[in-house]
Amino acid sequence: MLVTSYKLASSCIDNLQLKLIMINIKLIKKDITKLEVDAIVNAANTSLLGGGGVDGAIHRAGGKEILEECYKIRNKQGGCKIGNAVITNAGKLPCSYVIHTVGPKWNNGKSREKELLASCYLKSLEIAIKHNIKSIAFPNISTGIYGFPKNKAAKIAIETIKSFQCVEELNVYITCFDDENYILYEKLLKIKSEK
Ligand code: AR6
Repeated sequence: MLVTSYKLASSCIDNLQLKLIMINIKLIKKDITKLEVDAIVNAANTSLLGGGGVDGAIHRAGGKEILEECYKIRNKQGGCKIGNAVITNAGKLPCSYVIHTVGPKWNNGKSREKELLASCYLKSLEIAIKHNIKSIAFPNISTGIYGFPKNKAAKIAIETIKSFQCVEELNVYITCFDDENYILYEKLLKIKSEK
C-alpha cells in the first residue's frame, strides 16, 4: 500500500486553553473496500441503490446489509440529494460504517458542480464527527462515471478537507484508484511518495 502523509495543524483558544486541532491527510492508492478504517465514503447516486464504479464495488463486497439500510433511508427520506450524505452499516466490509454521498455530474461548471462537490466532502466529515469516527477514507468523488475533471476535483477535495474544523484528531485517507488521480494529489499536497 502506498501511504503518504500530510499533517495539518491549527490551534484555537477554547475555554482559555490552547487546543491543537489536527487533521492528518494521508494519500493512498488502494481499493477502498479493503481499508480497515472507521468509515469509508461511497460515491453513490441519489437512489442509494447501488451502481457501477466504487459504488458497485462497495455493495458487492459489503453484501445485502448495506443495501437493506439504504432502502430504509429511501423509505424515510427518499434517497440522498446531490451534495448530501447519509450513513449506514458496513455489512461485511472491514470498516465500521459507510458514508454514502452523491457527487454532481460534470456539466461544464454550469450547474454549481464545484459547490456541490465541496458539500459532499463537508457533509461526509460532519456525519463522521457526529458518529465519533476517527478515521475516514474518501474515494475521488465524481471523477469516474460523473466526469468531473480530476484536477479541479482534487483541489476542491483538499481545500474542503483542510478547512474543516474539528476538535478531535481525525485521520483522512484520500484513496486513489487510478494513477492519474494519485499523481495529481501527490503534487497538490507537495509530498514525496514512499513507493
Ligand atoms: N476503490 C477506490 N476507488 C475506486 C474504486 C475502488 N474500489 N472503484 C472505482 N474507484 P465512480 P462517480 C474510483 O465512477 O464518478 C456509480 O454508478 C474511480 O477510479 O465510482 O462519483 C454511482 O452509482 C474514480 O476515481 O463515481 C453513480 O451513479 C472514483 O472512484 C456514479 O457511478 C469515482 O468514480 C457516480 O460516479
